[in-house]
Amino acid sequence: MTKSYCLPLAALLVPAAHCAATDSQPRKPNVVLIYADDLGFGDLECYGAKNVATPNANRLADEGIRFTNGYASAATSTPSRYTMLTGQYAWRREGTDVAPGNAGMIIRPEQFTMADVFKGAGYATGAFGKWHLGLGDSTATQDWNAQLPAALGDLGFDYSYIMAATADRVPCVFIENGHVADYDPTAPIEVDYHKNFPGEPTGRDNPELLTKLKPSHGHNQSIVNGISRIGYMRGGGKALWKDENIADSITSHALSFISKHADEPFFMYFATNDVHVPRFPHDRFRGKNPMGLRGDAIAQFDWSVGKILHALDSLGLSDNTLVILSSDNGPVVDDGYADMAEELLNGHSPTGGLRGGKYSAFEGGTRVPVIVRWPAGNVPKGIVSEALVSQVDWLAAMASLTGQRIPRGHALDSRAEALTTLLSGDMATQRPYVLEQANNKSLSVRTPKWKYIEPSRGPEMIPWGPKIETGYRPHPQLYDMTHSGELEDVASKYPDVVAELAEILATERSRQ
Ligand code: NG6
Ligand code: CA
Repeated sequence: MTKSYCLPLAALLVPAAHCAATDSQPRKPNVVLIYADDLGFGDLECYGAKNVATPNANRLADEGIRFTNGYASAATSTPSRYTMLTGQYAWRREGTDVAPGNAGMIIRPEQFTMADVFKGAGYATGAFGKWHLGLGDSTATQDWNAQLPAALGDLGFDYSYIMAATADRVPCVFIENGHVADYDPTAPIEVDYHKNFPGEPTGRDNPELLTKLKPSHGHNQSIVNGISRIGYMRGGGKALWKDENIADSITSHALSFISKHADEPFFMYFATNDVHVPRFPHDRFRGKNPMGLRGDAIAQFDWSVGKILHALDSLGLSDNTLVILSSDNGPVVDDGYADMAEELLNGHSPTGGLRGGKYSAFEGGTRVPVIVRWPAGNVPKGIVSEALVSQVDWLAAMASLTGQRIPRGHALDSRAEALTTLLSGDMATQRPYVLEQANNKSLSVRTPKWKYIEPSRGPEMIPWGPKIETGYRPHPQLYDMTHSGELEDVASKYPDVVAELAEILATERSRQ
Protein backbone atom coordinates (compact mmCIF):
# COMPACT_ATOMS: atom_id res chain seq x y z
CA MET A 1 0.00 0.00 0.00
CA THR A 2 1.24 3.44 -0.81
CA LYS A 3 0.42 6.42 1.33
CA SER A 4 0.35 10.09 0.56
CA TYR A 5 0.99 12.94 2.87
CA CYS A 6 -0.45 16.37 3.12
CA LEU A 7 1.81 19.16 4.31
CA PRO A 8 0.59 22.49 5.62
CA LEU A 9 1.32 25.04 2.92
CA ALA A 10 3.39 27.16 5.29
CA ALA A 11 5.89 24.34 5.45
CA LEU A 12 6.45 24.72 1.73
CA LEU A 13 7.24 28.37 1.86
CA VAL A 14 10.68 28.06 3.38
CA PRO A 15 13.17 29.03 2.35
CA ALA A 16 11.97 32.33 0.93
CA ALA A 17 13.02 31.49 -2.55
CA HIS A 18 12.63 34.89 -4.14
CA CYS A 19 14.57 36.86 -1.56
CA ALA A 20 18.24 37.60 -1.86
CA ALA A 21 20.35 35.62 0.55
CA THR A 22 21.31 37.54 3.67
CA ASP A 23 22.47 36.37 7.05
CA SER A 24 18.90 36.16 8.25
CA GLN A 25 17.35 34.68 5.17
CA PRO A 26 18.04 31.26 3.73
CA ARG A 27 19.65 31.09 0.34
CA LYS A 28 17.63 30.28 -2.76
CA PRO A 29 17.70 26.53 -3.28
CA ASN A 30 19.88 25.08 -5.99
CA VAL A 31 17.92 22.96 -8.42
CA VAL A 32 19.34 19.82 -10.00
CA LEU A 33 17.15 18.12 -12.58
CA ILE A 34 18.46 14.63 -13.30
CA TYR A 35 16.86 13.49 -16.52
CA ALA A 36 17.49 9.92 -17.63
CA ASP A 37 16.93 8.67 -21.16
CA ASP A 38 14.52 5.76 -21.77
CA LEU A 39 14.60 4.79 -18.09
CA GLY A 40 11.36 2.92 -17.45
CA PHE A 41 8.91 3.16 -14.59
CA GLY A 42 10.24 -0.17 -13.28
CA ASP A 43 13.96 0.32 -13.96
CA LEU A 44 15.09 1.54 -10.54
CA GLU A 45 15.32 -0.70 -7.51
CA CYS A 46 13.14 1.70 -5.53
CA TYR A 47 10.46 1.20 -8.21
CA GLY A 48 10.76 -2.59 -8.06
CA ALA A 49 13.58 -3.30 -10.53
CA LYS A 50 15.07 -6.77 -10.41
CA ASN A 51 18.70 -7.76 -11.09
CA VAL A 52 20.17 -4.28 -10.69
CA ALA A 53 21.18 -2.28 -7.64
CA THR A 54 20.44 1.46 -7.75
CA PRO A 55 21.55 2.59 -4.28
CA ASN A 56 21.80 6.26 -5.20
CA ALA A 57 18.35 6.59 -6.71
CA ASN A 58 17.06 4.58 -3.73
CA ARG A 59 18.74 7.05 -1.40
CA LEU A 60 16.99 9.96 -3.11
CA ALA A 61 13.68 8.15 -2.69
CA ASP A 62 14.42 7.44 0.99
CA GLU A 63 15.17 11.11 1.53
CA GLY A 64 12.31 12.48 -0.53
CA ILE A 65 9.06 11.68 -2.31
CA ARG A 66 8.72 8.89 -4.82
CA PHE A 67 5.82 9.51 -7.19
CA THR A 68 3.99 6.57 -8.73
CA ASN A 69 1.91 8.62 -11.17
CA GLY A 70 4.59 10.87 -12.65
CA TYR A 71 4.57 11.53 -16.39
CA ALA A 72 6.78 12.64 -19.21
CA SER A 73 4.64 14.51 -21.71
CA ALA A 74 5.52 12.27 -24.63
CA ALA A 75 6.69 8.74 -25.33
CA THR A 76 9.88 9.93 -27.09
CA SER A 77 12.67 12.31 -26.28
CA THR A 78 12.38 15.46 -28.38
CA PRO A 79 8.72 16.22 -27.65
CA SER A 80 9.13 15.40 -23.94
CA ARG A 81 12.15 17.65 -23.59
CA TYR A 82 10.55 20.41 -25.62
CA THR A 83 7.47 20.33 -23.42
CA MET A 84 9.38 20.25 -20.15
CA LEU A 85 11.78 23.04 -21.07
CA THR A 86 9.14 25.37 -22.58
CA GLY A 87 5.98 24.54 -20.62
CA GLN A 88 4.19 24.22 -23.95
CA TYR A 89 2.94 20.93 -25.36
CA ALA A 90 5.10 19.77 -28.24
CA TRP A 91 2.02 18.66 -30.18
CA ARG A 92 1.00 22.29 -30.55
CA ARG A 93 4.01 22.85 -32.76
CA GLU A 94 5.28 21.24 -35.98
CA GLY A 95 8.84 19.95 -36.05
CA THR A 96 9.02 18.64 -32.50
CA ASP A 97 9.25 14.93 -33.32
CA VAL A 98 12.41 12.85 -32.70
CA ALA A 99 15.09 15.13 -34.18
CA PRO A 100 18.04 14.18 -36.37
CA GLY A 101 21.47 15.24 -35.17
CA ASN A 102 21.55 18.10 -37.66
CA ALA A 103 18.16 19.60 -36.75
CA GLY A 104 18.10 23.35 -36.35
CA MET A 105 17.44 24.57 -32.83
CA ILE A 106 13.82 23.66 -32.18
CA ILE A 107 13.19 25.91 -29.20
CA ARG A 108 13.62 29.36 -30.66
CA PRO A 109 15.64 32.01 -28.81
CA GLU A 110 12.54 34.14 -28.26
CA GLN A 111 10.79 31.33 -26.37
CA PHE A 112 10.84 31.45 -22.59
CA THR A 113 12.51 28.37 -21.13
CA MET A 114 13.06 26.74 -17.79
CA ALA A 115 16.65 28.01 -17.90
CA ASP A 116 15.31 31.55 -18.41
CA VAL A 117 13.29 31.15 -15.22
CA PHE A 118 16.46 30.51 -13.26
CA LYS A 119 18.51 33.11 -15.08
CA GLY A 120 15.89 35.70 -14.24
CA ALA A 121 16.19 34.66 -10.60
CA GLY A 122 19.94 35.24 -10.66
CA TYR A 123 21.01 31.61 -10.84
CA ALA A 124 23.99 30.15 -12.66
CA THR A 125 22.52 27.77 -15.24
CA GLY A 126 24.08 24.74 -16.90
CA ALA A 127 23.02 21.93 -19.23
CA PHE A 128 24.86 18.64 -19.47
CA GLY A 129 24.44 15.55 -21.59
CA LYS A 130 21.73 14.70 -24.03
CA TRP A 131 20.14 17.67 -25.76
CA HIS A 132 18.15 16.38 -28.76
CA LEU A 133 16.45 19.69 -29.45
CA GLY A 134 18.53 20.86 -32.39
CA LEU A 135 21.28 23.44 -32.72
CA GLY A 136 21.99 26.25 -35.14
CA ASP A 137 19.69 28.29 -37.31
CA SER A 138 18.12 25.56 -39.41
CA THR A 139 18.33 21.90 -40.30
CA ALA A 140 21.42 20.71 -42.20
CA THR A 141 22.96 24.18 -42.47
CA GLN A 142 25.33 23.94 -39.51
CA ASP A 143 29.05 24.45 -39.86
CA TRP A 144 30.26 22.14 -37.12
CA ASN A 145 33.73 23.64 -37.36
CA ALA A 146 32.70 27.06 -36.15
CA GLN A 147 30.65 28.57 -33.37
CA LEU A 148 27.01 27.59 -33.92
CA PRO A 149 24.90 30.70 -34.40
CA ALA A 150 22.06 29.41 -32.23
CA ALA A 151 22.77 27.32 -29.19
CA LEU A 152 21.86 26.88 -25.53
CA GLY A 153 23.27 30.28 -24.58
CA ASP A 154 20.27 31.72 -26.41
CA LEU A 155 17.90 29.65 -24.25
CA GLY A 156 19.05 30.77 -20.83
CA PHE A 157 21.92 28.33 -20.21
CA ASP A 158 25.15 30.10 -19.18
CA TYR A 159 27.12 26.95 -19.73
CA SER A 160 26.45 23.80 -21.71
CA TYR A 161 28.30 20.59 -22.45
CA ILE A 162 25.99 18.50 -24.53
CA MET A 163 25.48 15.86 -27.19
CA ALA A 164 23.65 17.42 -30.15
CA ALA A 165 21.07 14.64 -30.30
CA THR A 166 21.53 11.08 -29.05
CA ALA A 167 24.45 8.67 -28.94
CA ASP A 168 22.98 6.79 -31.91
CA ARG A 169 22.94 9.89 -34.13
CA VAL A 170 25.83 11.78 -35.67
CA PRO A 171 27.66 14.07 -34.97
CA CYS A 172 29.37 11.99 -32.26
CA VAL A 173 31.06 14.88 -30.48
CA PHE A 174 30.29 16.99 -27.43
CA ILE A 175 29.31 20.59 -27.96
CA GLU A 176 30.52 23.02 -25.32
CA ASN A 177 28.86 26.45 -25.35
CA GLY A 178 27.95 26.09 -29.02
CA HIS A 179 31.32 24.85 -30.22
CA VAL A 180 32.63 21.31 -30.68
CA ALA A 181 34.50 20.41 -27.49
CA ASP A 182 38.16 19.43 -27.95
CA TYR A 183 37.82 20.44 -31.59
CA ASP A 184 40.44 18.84 -33.79
CA PRO A 185 41.44 21.24 -36.59
CA THR A 186 43.10 18.40 -38.48
CA ALA A 187 39.75 16.61 -38.89
CA PRO A 188 37.01 19.03 -39.98
CA ILE A 189 33.51 17.72 -39.29
CA GLU A 190 30.84 17.20 -41.93
CA VAL A 191 27.39 15.78 -41.34
CA ASP A 192 24.73 14.60 -43.77
CA TYR A 193 21.52 12.73 -43.06
CA HIS A 194 20.87 11.77 -46.69
CA LYS A 195 24.07 10.62 -48.31
CA ASN A 196 27.38 9.19 -47.24
CA PHE A 197 30.73 10.88 -47.85
CA PRO A 198 32.76 9.13 -50.54
CA GLY A 199 34.98 6.38 -49.16
CA GLU A 200 33.64 6.50 -45.60
CA PRO A 201 32.71 3.11 -44.13
CA THR A 202 29.20 2.31 -42.96
CA GLY A 203 27.69 -0.38 -40.78
CA ARG A 204 25.78 -1.62 -43.81
CA ASP A 205 28.82 -2.08 -46.06
CA ASN A 206 31.56 -2.72 -43.52
CA PRO A 207 30.17 -4.94 -40.76
CA GLU A 208 33.72 -6.14 -40.07
CA LEU A 209 34.44 -2.71 -38.57
CA LEU A 210 31.68 -3.04 -35.96
CA THR A 211 33.96 -4.04 -33.11
CA LYS A 212 31.76 -2.88 -30.24
CA LEU A 213 28.09 -3.22 -31.17
CA LYS A 214 26.14 -4.35 -34.20
CA PRO A 215 22.74 -3.00 -35.16
CA SER A 216 19.63 -5.13 -34.84
CA HIS A 217 17.56 -2.69 -36.88
CA GLY A 218 18.48 0.64 -38.52
CA HIS A 219 21.67 2.23 -37.15
CA ASN A 220 23.80 1.02 -40.06
CA GLN A 221 25.25 4.28 -41.35
CA SER A 222 28.50 5.99 -40.23
CA ILE A 223 30.77 4.06 -37.91
CA VAL A 224 32.27 5.85 -34.93
CA ASN A 225 34.15 3.99 -32.20
CA GLY A 226 33.27 0.58 -33.67
CA ILE A 227 29.52 1.32 -33.55
CA SER A 228 27.40 2.31 -36.53
CA ARG A 229 24.92 5.18 -36.14
CA ILE A 230 22.02 7.00 -37.74
CA GLY A 231 23.31 9.58 -40.23
CA TYR A 232 26.62 10.13 -41.95
CA MET A 233 29.61 12.06 -40.72
CA ARG A 234 33.27 12.40 -41.42
CA GLY A 235 36.08 14.00 -39.50
CA GLY A 236 35.98 14.75 -35.83
CA GLY A 237 39.35 13.18 -35.01
CA LYS A 238 40.21 13.67 -31.36
CA ALA A 239 36.84 15.26 -30.63
CA LEU A 240 34.90 12.05 -31.36
CA TRP A 241 33.45 10.54 -28.23
CA LYS A 242 34.10 7.05 -26.98
CA ASP A 243 30.80 5.58 -25.86
CA GLU A 244 32.40 3.97 -22.82
CA ASN A 245 33.42 7.44 -21.58
CA ILE A 246 30.21 9.36 -22.23
CA ALA A 247 28.85 9.06 -18.69
CA ASP A 248 32.21 10.04 -17.24
CA SER A 249 32.51 13.08 -19.52
CA ILE A 250 29.03 14.35 -18.78
CA THR A 251 29.35 13.71 -15.06
CA SER A 252 32.79 15.26 -14.66
CA HIS A 253 31.66 18.44 -16.40
CA ALA A 254 28.59 18.55 -14.16
CA LEU A 255 30.73 18.12 -11.04
CA SER A 256 32.98 20.99 -12.11
CA PHE A 257 29.91 23.16 -12.60
CA ILE A 258 28.65 22.34 -9.11
CA SER A 259 31.93 23.14 -7.42
CA LYS A 260 32.40 26.30 -9.46
CA HIS A 261 28.98 27.57 -8.40
CA ALA A 262 28.89 26.22 -4.86
CA ASP A 263 28.66 29.73 -3.46
CA GLU A 264 25.76 30.96 -5.56
CA PRO A 265 22.40 29.47 -6.52
CA PHE A 266 22.59 27.23 -9.56
CA PHE A 267 20.28 25.27 -11.83
CA MET A 268 21.69 22.16 -13.43
CA TYR A 269 19.93 20.23 -16.18
CA PHE A 270 21.73 16.90 -16.01
CA ALA A 271 20.46 14.81 -18.91
CA THR A 272 22.18 11.46 -19.08
CA ASN A 273 22.83 9.38 -22.17
CA ASP A 274 22.00 6.30 -20.11
CA VAL A 275 20.03 4.14 -20.71
CA HIS A 276 19.51 4.96 -24.40
CA VAL A 277 21.09 2.87 -27.16
CA PRO A 278 23.84 2.25 -28.12
CA ARG A 279 24.53 0.93 -24.63
CA PHE A 280 28.27 0.62 -24.17
CA PRO A 281 29.11 1.71 -20.62
CA HIS A 282 32.55 2.08 -19.09
CA ASP A 283 34.57 -1.03 -18.16
CA ARG A 284 33.68 -0.38 -14.54
CA PHE A 285 30.12 -1.38 -15.44
CA ARG A 286 30.35 -3.31 -18.70
CA GLY A 287 29.86 -7.03 -18.31
CA LYS A 288 28.97 -6.73 -14.63
CA ASN A 289 25.18 -6.96 -14.63
CA PRO A 290 23.20 -10.17 -15.18
CA MET A 291 20.93 -8.28 -17.60
CA GLY A 292 23.86 -7.44 -19.84
CA LEU A 293 24.49 -4.02 -21.30
CA ARG A 294 21.07 -2.60 -20.46
CA GLY A 295 21.58 -3.54 -16.81
CA ASP A 296 25.12 -2.13 -16.95
CA ALA A 297 23.71 1.13 -18.31
CA ILE A 298 21.20 1.37 -15.45
CA ALA A 299 24.04 0.80 -12.98
CA GLN A 300 26.07 3.50 -14.74
CA PHE A 301 23.12 5.88 -14.57
CA ASP A 302 22.87 5.26 -10.85
CA TRP A 303 26.61 5.85 -10.48
CA SER A 304 26.18 9.27 -12.13
CA VAL A 305 23.39 10.06 -9.67
CA GLY A 306 25.70 9.03 -6.84
CA LYS A 307 28.48 11.30 -8.07
CA ILE A 308 26.12 14.28 -8.12
CA LEU A 309 24.72 13.49 -4.66
CA HIS A 310 28.20 13.03 -3.29
CA ALA A 311 29.35 16.37 -4.71
CA LEU A 312 26.37 18.09 -3.08
CA ASP A 313 27.14 16.35 0.22
CA SER A 314 30.79 17.21 0.22
CA LEU A 315 30.11 20.88 -0.51
CA GLY A 316 27.44 21.07 2.16
CA LEU A 317 24.78 21.75 -0.46
CA SER A 318 22.50 18.73 -0.11
CA ASP A 319 20.17 20.34 2.40
CA ASN A 320 19.27 23.31 0.25
CA THR A 321 19.28 21.69 -3.16
CA LEU A 322 16.06 20.58 -4.76
CA VAL A 323 16.85 17.40 -6.66
CA ILE A 324 14.35 16.02 -9.14
CA LEU A 325 15.03 12.73 -10.88
CA SER A 326 12.98 11.59 -13.87
CA SER A 327 13.12 10.19 -17.40
CA ASP A 328 12.19 11.48 -20.85
CA ASN A 329 10.00 8.53 -21.82
CA GLY A 330 9.35 4.90 -21.02
CA PRO A 331 11.65 1.97 -21.65
CA VAL A 332 12.57 0.00 -24.75
CA VAL A 333 14.58 -3.18 -24.65
CA ASP A 334 15.77 -3.73 -28.24
CA ASP A 335 15.94 -0.23 -29.73
CA GLY A 336 18.23 -1.10 -32.59
CA TYR A 337 21.44 -2.75 -31.36
CA ALA A 338 22.10 -6.45 -30.78
CA ASP A 339 22.98 -6.05 -27.10
CA MET A 340 21.05 -9.07 -25.76
CA ALA A 341 18.86 -6.80 -23.66
CA GLU A 342 15.76 -8.80 -24.54
CA GLU A 343 17.24 -12.22 -23.84
CA LEU A 344 18.81 -11.23 -20.52
CA LEU A 345 15.89 -9.54 -18.77
CA ASN A 346 15.66 -12.49 -16.38
CA GLY A 347 12.31 -11.52 -14.98
CA HIS A 348 12.94 -7.77 -14.85
CA SER A 349 10.08 -5.62 -16.18
CA PRO A 350 11.43 -2.27 -17.40
CA THR A 351 7.93 -0.77 -17.36
CA GLY A 352 7.24 -2.15 -13.89
CA GLY A 353 4.34 -4.13 -15.31
CA LEU A 354 2.76 -1.25 -17.22
CA ARG A 355 1.46 -2.01 -20.70
CA GLY A 356 3.36 -0.78 -23.77
CA GLY A 357 6.68 1.05 -23.57
CA LYS A 358 8.62 3.83 -25.28
CA TYR A 359 6.71 5.16 -28.31
CA SER A 360 3.37 3.82 -27.13
CA ALA A 361 0.05 5.32 -26.06
CA PHE A 362 -0.15 2.86 -23.20
CA GLU A 363 1.22 3.87 -19.81
CA GLY A 364 4.62 2.31 -20.41
CA GLY A 365 5.27 5.13 -22.92
CA THR A 366 5.07 8.06 -20.56
CA ARG A 367 4.74 6.99 -16.94
CA VAL A 368 8.26 7.32 -15.53
CA PRO A 369 10.08 7.55 -12.23
CA VAL A 370 9.74 10.92 -10.51
CA ILE A 371 11.65 11.45 -7.27
CA VAL A 372 11.87 14.79 -5.46
CA ARG A 373 14.20 15.63 -2.57
CA TRP A 374 14.77 18.95 -0.80
CA PRO A 375 15.45 18.69 2.93
CA ALA A 376 15.54 22.44 3.63
CA GLY A 377 12.24 22.84 1.79
CA ASN A 378 10.64 20.37 4.21
CA VAL A 379 9.89 17.89 1.47
CA PRO A 380 8.79 14.82 3.41
CA LYS A 381 11.28 12.00 3.55
CA GLY A 382 10.68 8.49 2.33
CA ILE A 383 7.08 8.82 1.27
CA VAL A 384 5.31 7.51 -1.79
CA SER A 385 2.75 9.69 -3.49
CA GLU A 386 0.10 8.63 -5.98
CA ALA A 387 -0.57 12.24 -6.98
CA LEU A 388 -0.61 12.93 -10.73
CA VAL A 389 2.39 15.00 -11.77
CA SER A 390 3.51 15.93 -15.27
CA GLN A 391 6.76 17.39 -16.52
CA VAL A 392 4.81 20.02 -18.47
CA ASP A 393 4.30 21.80 -15.15
CA TRP A 394 7.85 21.96 -14.01
CA LEU A 395 8.67 25.27 -15.69
CA ALA A 396 5.84 27.10 -13.93
CA ALA A 397 6.59 25.26 -10.70
CA MET A 398 10.19 26.47 -10.86
CA ALA A 399 9.00 30.00 -11.61
CA SER A 400 6.83 29.83 -8.52
CA LEU A 401 9.69 28.43 -6.46
CA THR A 402 12.01 31.26 -7.47
CA GLY A 403 9.40 34.02 -7.47
CA GLN A 404 9.66 34.63 -11.22
CA ARG A 405 6.93 35.87 -13.49
CA ILE A 406 6.38 34.01 -16.75
CA PRO A 407 6.07 36.49 -19.64
CA ARG A 408 2.58 36.74 -21.08
CA GLY A 409 1.92 34.19 -23.82
CA HIS A 410 4.68 31.77 -22.75
CA ALA A 411 4.59 28.36 -21.03
CA LEU A 412 0.81 28.38 -21.28
CA ASP A 413 0.42 24.66 -20.57
CA SER A 414 2.45 24.78 -17.37
CA ARG A 415 0.68 24.98 -13.99
CA ALA A 416 2.44 26.67 -11.07
CA GLU A 417 0.22 24.82 -8.55
CA ALA A 418 2.25 21.73 -9.35
CA LEU A 419 4.96 23.10 -7.04
CA THR A 420 2.84 22.27 -4.02
CA THR A 421 2.22 18.74 -5.27
CA LEU A 422 5.89 18.20 -6.13
CA LEU A 423 7.10 19.37 -2.73
CA SER A 424 4.45 17.66 -0.62
CA GLY A 425 3.05 14.73 -2.59
CA ASP A 426 -0.34 16.11 -1.64
CA MET A 427 -3.14 14.44 -3.61
CA ALA A 428 -5.51 17.36 -3.02
CA THR A 429 -3.43 19.67 -5.21
CA GLN A 430 -2.68 17.22 -7.97
CA ARG A 431 -3.34 17.93 -11.61
CA PRO A 432 -6.92 17.04 -12.57
CA TYR A 433 -5.56 15.25 -15.62
CA VAL A 434 -2.36 14.58 -17.47
CA LEU A 435 -1.96 14.49 -21.26
CA GLU A 436 0.29 11.87 -22.86
CA GLN A 437 1.57 12.02 -26.44
CA ALA A 438 2.37 8.78 -28.29
CA ASN A 439 4.84 8.43 -31.14
CA ASN A 440 2.09 8.78 -33.76
CA LYS A 441 1.06 12.03 -32.05
CA SER A 442 -2.20 10.63 -30.72
CA LEU A 443 -3.06 11.89 -27.26
CA SER A 444 -4.35 10.22 -24.12
CA VAL A 445 -5.89 11.68 -21.00
CA ARG A 446 -5.08 10.24 -17.59
CA THR A 447 -7.18 11.27 -14.60
CA PRO A 448 -6.80 9.81 -11.12
CA LYS A 449 -9.36 7.17 -12.10
CA TRP A 450 -9.35 6.86 -15.87
CA LYS A 451 -7.13 6.58 -18.91
CA TYR A 452 -8.66 7.57 -22.22
CA ILE A 453 -6.76 6.86 -25.44
CA GLU A 454 -8.13 8.68 -28.44
CA PRO A 455 -8.72 6.76 -31.66
CA SER A 456 -5.75 6.80 -34.01
CA ARG A 457 -4.34 5.04 -37.01
CA GLY A 458 -1.43 2.68 -36.83
CA PRO A 459 -0.37 -0.90 -36.24
CA GLU A 460 -0.93 -2.59 -32.88
CA MET A 461 2.80 -3.34 -32.56
CA ILE A 462 5.73 -1.01 -33.33
CA PRO A 463 6.56 -2.13 -36.87
CA TRP A 464 10.30 -1.39 -37.14
CA GLY A 465 11.92 -3.60 -34.47
CA PRO A 466 11.14 -2.93 -30.81
CA LYS A 467 8.61 -5.44 -29.49
CA ILE A 468 6.20 -2.90 -28.07
CA GLU A 469 2.42 -2.58 -28.18
CA THR A 470 1.52 0.82 -29.53
CA GLY A 471 -1.94 1.16 -27.96
CA TYR A 472 -3.22 2.57 -31.26
CA ARG A 473 -6.80 1.57 -32.08
CA PRO A 474 -9.28 3.05 -34.54
CA HIS A 475 -11.83 3.40 -31.73
CA PRO A 476 -11.69 5.19 -28.37
CA GLN A 477 -10.30 3.18 -25.44
CA LEU A 478 -11.07 3.66 -21.77
CA TYR A 479 -9.34 1.98 -18.86
CA ASP A 480 -10.13 2.06 -15.15
CA MET A 481 -6.74 2.80 -13.59
CA THR A 482 -7.98 2.01 -10.11
CA HIS A 483 -8.89 -1.46 -11.22
CA SER A 484 -6.89 -3.46 -13.74
CA GLY A 485 -4.69 -0.82 -15.37
CA GLU A 486 -4.87 -1.00 -19.13
CA LEU A 487 -6.02 -4.59 -19.41
CA GLU A 488 -9.75 -4.21 -19.94
CA ASP A 489 -11.12 -1.62 -22.33
CA VAL A 490 -14.38 -0.41 -20.78
CA ALA A 491 -15.18 2.33 -23.31
CA SER A 492 -18.46 0.73 -24.32
CA LYS A 493 -19.58 0.53 -20.67
CA TYR A 494 -18.95 4.20 -19.89
CA PRO A 495 -19.81 6.29 -22.95
CA ASP A 496 -20.31 9.39 -20.79
CA VAL A 497 -16.80 9.16 -19.38
CA VAL A 498 -15.43 8.67 -22.89
CA ALA A 499 -17.29 11.77 -24.06
CA GLU A 500 -16.11 13.82 -21.10
CA LEU A 501 -12.45 12.89 -21.59
CA ALA A 502 -12.64 13.38 -25.35
CA GLU A 503 -14.00 16.83 -24.59
CA ILE A 504 -10.98 17.61 -22.39
CA LEU A 505 -8.77 16.83 -25.37
CA ALA A 506 -10.87 18.91 -27.73
CA THR A 507 -10.72 21.86 -25.33
CA GLU A 508 -6.96 21.51 -24.84
CA ARG A 509 -6.45 21.36 -28.59
CA SER A 510 -8.47 24.50 -29.19
CA ARG A 511 -6.85 26.45 -26.37
CA GLN A 512 -3.96 28.11 -28.19
C1 NG6 B 1 14.31 5.79 -33.40
C2 NG6 B 1 15.56 4.94 -33.37
C3 NG6 B 1 15.83 4.58 -31.93
C4 NG6 B 1 15.91 5.82 -31.07
C5 NG6 B 1 14.67 6.65 -31.24
C6 NG6 B 1 14.73 7.96 -30.53
C7 NG6 B 1 15.83 3.57 -35.40
C8 NG6 B 1 15.54 2.28 -36.09
N1 NG6 B 1 15.37 3.72 -34.16
O1 NG6 B 1 14.05 6.20 -34.70
O2 NG6 B 1 17.00 3.82 -31.81
O3 NG6 B 1 17.04 6.57 -31.42
O4 NG6 B 1 14.46 6.95 -32.60
O5 NG6 B 1 14.83 7.77 -29.16
O6 NG6 B 1 16.47 4.43 -35.98
S1 NG6 B 1 14.64 8.98 -28.21
O7 NG6 B 1 14.64 8.42 -26.88
O8 NG6 B 1 15.75 9.86 -28.43
O9 NG6 B 1 13.37 9.58 -28.55
CA1 CA C 1 14.36 8.87 -24.67
